[in-house]
Amino acid sequence: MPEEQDVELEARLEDQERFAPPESFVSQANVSDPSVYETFEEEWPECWEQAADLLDWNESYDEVLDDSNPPFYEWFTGGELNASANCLDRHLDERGDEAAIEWVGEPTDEENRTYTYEELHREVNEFAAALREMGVGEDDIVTLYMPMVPELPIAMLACARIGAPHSVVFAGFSADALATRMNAADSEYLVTCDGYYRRGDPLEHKAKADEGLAGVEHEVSDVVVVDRLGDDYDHPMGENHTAYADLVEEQAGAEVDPVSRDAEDMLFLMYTSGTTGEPKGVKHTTGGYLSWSAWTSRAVLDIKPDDTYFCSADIGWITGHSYIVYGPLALGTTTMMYEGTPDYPEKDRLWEIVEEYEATQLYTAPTAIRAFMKWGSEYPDQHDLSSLRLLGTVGEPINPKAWKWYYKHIGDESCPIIDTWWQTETGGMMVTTLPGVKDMKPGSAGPPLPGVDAQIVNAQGDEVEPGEAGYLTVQKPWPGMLRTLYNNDERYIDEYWAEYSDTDSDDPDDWVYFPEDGAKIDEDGYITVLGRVDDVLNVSGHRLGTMEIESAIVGVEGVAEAAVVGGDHEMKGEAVYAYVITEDGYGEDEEMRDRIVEGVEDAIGPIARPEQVVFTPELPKTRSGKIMRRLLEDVANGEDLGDTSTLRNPEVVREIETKVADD
Ligand code: 6R9
Repeated sequence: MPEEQDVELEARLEDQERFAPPESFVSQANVSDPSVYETFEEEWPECWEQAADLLDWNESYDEVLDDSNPPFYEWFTGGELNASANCLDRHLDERGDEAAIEWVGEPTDEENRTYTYEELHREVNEFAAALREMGVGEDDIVTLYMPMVPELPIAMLACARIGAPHSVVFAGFSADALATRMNAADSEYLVTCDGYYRRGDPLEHKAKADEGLAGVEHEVSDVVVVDRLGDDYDHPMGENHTAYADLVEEQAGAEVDPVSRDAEDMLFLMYTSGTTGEPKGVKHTTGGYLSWSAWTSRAVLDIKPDDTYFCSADIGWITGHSYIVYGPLALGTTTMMYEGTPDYPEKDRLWEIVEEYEATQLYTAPTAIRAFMKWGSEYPDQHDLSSLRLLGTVGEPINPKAWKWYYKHIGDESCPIIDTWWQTETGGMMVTTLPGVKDMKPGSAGPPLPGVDAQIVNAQGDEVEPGEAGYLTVQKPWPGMLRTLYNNDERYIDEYWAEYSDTDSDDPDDWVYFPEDGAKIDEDGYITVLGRVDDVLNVSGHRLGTMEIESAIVGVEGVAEAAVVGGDHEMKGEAVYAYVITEDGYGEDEEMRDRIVEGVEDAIGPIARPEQVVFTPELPKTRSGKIMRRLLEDVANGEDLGDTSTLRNPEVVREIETKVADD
């Protein structure tokens, strides 16, 4: 375990306390029987029938788990279902007039939109009919490059209805990132948006989509454009571009039978960052993923149909997929969507929304909580937040100080907090307390969920002693797991399994999933996640590959070499630090720095913007020529460098140190 993680760990655990869930919560919780842990262990994998039972199946499955070909596990084999029917049709009789989505736009003078289940069902049907008419067939991948507008979940569910997997690209990603993802998925259809509002201004999105389209190597047959900005932006339309509103109007009243999908048929692809520069296309399936998101929504988020549940994530990330769209709608509840930022027009916007809608759960990220804490408790204090019953966090480790602030100032010490560890690849939550059963320990995510076999191991794969830092692994498959990386089974094995598995074996016991996070476990089985151990940064809860950023920087004219590392950042958790060597004849000046920042924004998006660009004549390298990233991280964090004797060029580190300190 890298030593800096140990130091950080000590700081986080110094004052670890336990908090029991409030009795008022426990007495009404969906899951409150502690025996669930034991029964799930005893009845594994059949325990997961409980998750499948939350769904309606057209054809019941033959087998819960087929593990005959690890790590290509299959769940609920032979079963058939449709995700959109599970999220919509089956709720119509009882909940047709209840709100499915409460959408809040950023401008405060605009009317918010409510979609009842009936209305959402109607619009999903109409758009599904339009997609069909366009020629979208089963298994054709539809790319959705959209901000937080209601048409995004509508499009997702419309795709699911006709069996076309969606691939959502976060609207904050750049044109290049869109092109890369459409190329990788061979996607011929794009649904996008003219723009959206950010901090009071219209932000044009369509031009960026067009630029991305120009980089798509195959023919794109159709582009659908949602008009969000109206007169605020006269967006360009291309030859094969159609307005979303025209399409649904044409299909007014249309009904599309939900296609019966095999449990193992792909529901969606989601591209995420990994160790190499090329994003990974994580494949999720219909039966396993939907069961997992529904079961965890019920057991961990404690969602009930009458709730108004608020997750402040963006649907462009996995959290929004599982816990704004699929999980909550599968359970027939009301899910909220907020278009804007939490500090517009004032820093109490989120609390205003919670109060107005009487939100019952709030699920957000540590980076947001740290910002709320910095802004001060006077903002939440202006509002009645007593409707809240449960609070959650996801995306990165939460420090006990932020945890306690959240507990006190948002939850009034009467809401349990769930600190949920999971990944794009896991489909849903894996390690967190069951809020109606377990005590909470600030800074520690908690025990693995029932039926999840997480272990902390050393480099050899042996379980470490409680208290010792090691690597987080998952020793048994679970229904929500990714099935492979799109079109790349080999990389799937390399990235997630090769480290701790006997890859020649067909015995599932020899296969271990490695999420590439460091962690430690306490005597009581609580897991504290320490962060990534690969070259992936976690900036404000967003996963960014250092390789992706480095290749963007090297692509800038005049740059010879670059190394990117994460430095500690009070708000973002981690921030991007770029160390750059320029080519002869190019200045190490503001102009160069601006071009580098621009290069990163163009290749990935503003979220990857370097916090600091440090010009250096050389990068610290080992004798075998490997860049010593650990040293660069220490420099970024202003930490003591320790032993530099293994370096080929130790003098360069001192030079870089001086530059960082001067900046
Ligand atoms: C859901 C999501 C996954 C990575 C993961 C880990 C970090 C997520 C965490 C956490 C500590 C938590 N992470 N939740 N670390 N405590 N509660 O964030 O997916 O974007 O794929 O990121 O985020 O490092 O490996 P994704």
